[in-house]
Amino acid sequence: MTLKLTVPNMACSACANNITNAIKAVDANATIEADPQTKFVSVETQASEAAIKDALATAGYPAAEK
Ligand SMILES: [Cu+2]
Repeated sequence: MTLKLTVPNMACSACANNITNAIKAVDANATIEADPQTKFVSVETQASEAAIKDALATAGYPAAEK
């Protein structure tokens, strides 16, 4: 499953790294593309969307509702 999320709090590449690590903590095999310019995060994962969003919110980077 590929999730496409917008994360408004992602401001720089360090944020992108934090987001990547937060998602990897849920699914170590996830493939993540996080772009601070567009605030766009693409996640290829076996984990549920709810689990990924929970991890992002806990890390301080809640995904925006569509
Ligand atoms: Cu940052």
